[in-house]
Amino acid sequence: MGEGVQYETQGAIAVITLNNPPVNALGHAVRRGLLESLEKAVADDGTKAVVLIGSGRGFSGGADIREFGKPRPEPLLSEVIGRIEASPKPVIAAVHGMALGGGCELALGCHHRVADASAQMGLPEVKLGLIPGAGGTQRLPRLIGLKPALDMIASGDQVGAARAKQLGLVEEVVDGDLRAAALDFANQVIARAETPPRIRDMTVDASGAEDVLDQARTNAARRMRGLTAPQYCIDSVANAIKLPFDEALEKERGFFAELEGSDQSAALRHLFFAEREAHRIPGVAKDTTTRPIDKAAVIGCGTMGRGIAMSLANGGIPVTVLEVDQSTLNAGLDMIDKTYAGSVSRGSLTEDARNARMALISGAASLTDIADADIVIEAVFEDMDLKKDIFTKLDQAIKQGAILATNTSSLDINEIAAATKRPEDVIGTHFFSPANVMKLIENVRGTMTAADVIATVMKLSRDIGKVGVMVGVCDGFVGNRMLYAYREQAEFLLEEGALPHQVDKVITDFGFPMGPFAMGDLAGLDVGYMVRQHQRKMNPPAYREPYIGDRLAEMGRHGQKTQKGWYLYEAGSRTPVPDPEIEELIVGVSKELGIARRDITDQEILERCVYPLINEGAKILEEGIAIRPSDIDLVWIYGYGFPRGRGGPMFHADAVGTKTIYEAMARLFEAHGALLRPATLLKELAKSGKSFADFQKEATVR
Ligand code: T1G
Repeated sequence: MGEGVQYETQGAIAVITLNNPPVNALGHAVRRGLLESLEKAVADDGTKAVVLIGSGRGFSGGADIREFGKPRPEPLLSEVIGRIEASPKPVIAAVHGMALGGGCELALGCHHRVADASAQMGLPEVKLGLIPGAGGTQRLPRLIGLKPALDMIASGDQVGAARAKQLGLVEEVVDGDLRAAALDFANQVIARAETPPRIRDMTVDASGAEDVLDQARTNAARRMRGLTAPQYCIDSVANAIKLPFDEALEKERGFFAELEGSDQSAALRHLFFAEREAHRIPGVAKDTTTRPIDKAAVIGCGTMGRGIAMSLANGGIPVTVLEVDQSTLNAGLDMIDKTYAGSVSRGSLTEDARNARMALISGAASLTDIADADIVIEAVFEDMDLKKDIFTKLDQAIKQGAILATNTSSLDINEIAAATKRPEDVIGTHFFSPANVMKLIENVRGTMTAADVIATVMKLSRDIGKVGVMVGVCDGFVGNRMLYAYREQAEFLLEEGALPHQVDKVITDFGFPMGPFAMGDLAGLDVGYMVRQHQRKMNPPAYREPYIGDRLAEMGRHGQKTQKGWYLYEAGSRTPVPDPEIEELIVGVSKELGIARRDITDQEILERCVYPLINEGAKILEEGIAIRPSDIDLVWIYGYGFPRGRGGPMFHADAVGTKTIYEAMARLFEAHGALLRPATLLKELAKSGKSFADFQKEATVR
């Protein structure tokens, strides 16, 4: 058979094995091999049934995403699946591990499905800005019902073996050897001498369909704000009720083709590969042996310490939290339990899971209690002297070979590492608040950080369900350094004529969940103020900074927590309300500065905020603080809510065009001075007609 597919017979049963590592992606060769194998089995009179099984880590991870956006050679997956379904001999899918996307659709084209306990099945195409394009939107609702099918397809969530059995997605969950069990199952099917049952011949129960569809649309609009694929998923599933099977299949193919060519799908596919590319780190071999992380410790039980401890427990890692005294510790542990209780009351966590996670979290008041931790993450107040003191003590108390990590959001890792005798074991793990929710961790490498420490922390990031991105040492690392550039321009715009709600609306219309001013009120204007004071102490700014934000902090307007910041907040409400007092203050500042206020267009606001963000990203690349543009995209998607459908700031820059952005930056620099000087890299790309993607390809670490 074609490479990627093996064929053998076992008595009256033909066994077709998908063997295309690493995930049995259904690329052209596999599709061709599948068809040839099926035709061989059908033509062989000695064969009465077929078992289709995957080798390696699972059944199949779906269509080969790398083929998208290019012409796909025949046979298409939908054709292969149609031919399997039309087979006169029963085909049994035997699923272990993942059966996702086209892999799940392939199983749905079979006449029976059995699985072992490791099965994970789903149609995650929507997460790539697509819809299931090989019959999934037509077969799944017929097999498991409208609502469960909609839930799976519009969310892209997968189900495990037990749930798959409960739904009827598989007929049996077998113990022991899957292949042997599947052969047994096939022999029983042969004995029944039945006409192979085809899902396409089943009908969908349409009772209550309109309400179910409406609810699905509402959920999708909320859960995947601004993304179009979820609505296409729902439209296509709705056709399973409205249209004959083949007509609906044709429509599904049309929807798929439209989405495959969309900017949003290109952006989401870019992010899929970016998350995997981020694990390729210069100087760290892919097969670097990582250190075992069987137990962790967190220093500090404040907001960040609690979130980090929960993140570790959520990933199944026992964690001990250290605080200065028992009462502070108890208060912190209580807060953690309350946070889990909140998730349980919202239905996003079961009581059992809450108890299991709490059981993994313990407290300690002395360093000797955490001496055998495999990793210690310091999460105390952002003060260099305090951190250095703690790391000196950790160096003395914690076992050799342990990783000593700091959650600092901007301090110099190298200076902290120098407070120990083992700088090679020191690394930054910058979690984003709330740490138990936000997926991003900026892992900060010091000049001495060992390769296996980097590999271990990057693996730990993934193991606890986070997106780890390796960054270098500079003020603000990658995310916050770019945030400063973006926030400053937003504030300068106020001095020149804009108002907070106008700027915020432009930014939320662009796709961010919040604009810079509502975000400042959420984070706390006092927090930003302290960071700026600290930065001014370290490096007196070479330019005039906007100071309305400082003025508000000094007035005690700290944002939501004081019900007054850039906006007003009713008691208990998080809804920002424009405040005439602030508008007067802003107009007054313009006057003080001798700036004649002017009408500022939404387009200028957008360019003035987003382009400097991109420009700072280009500088970060020039300085080697980020390894590649797609890493910066991940930082902004997972740390700051950059709209996923735009792929991140650097992917968006390519969509706009580096030339357009460079020319806009040159104009802004002309008009507003040094802060907006175009980055050299941006200028070079613009002049040579290249994109950030070209830059990444040329610099790729393999
Ligand atoms: N196509 C191409 N490459 C893939 C791939 C795929 N579907 N899935 C994984 N890879 C690569 C990945 O880039 C990485 O490469 C390596 O395999 C290991 O992946 C018609 C149109 C399957 C759960 O969305 O969710 O079917 O970095 O590190 O953690 O309707 O990969 O080593 O060079 O993630 O064990 C739908 C996507 C496709 C599933 C395994 N399927 N994949 O996770 O390994 S669209 C998906 C995953 C489709 C049909 C539609 C995960 C995984 P490299 P990995 P993992």
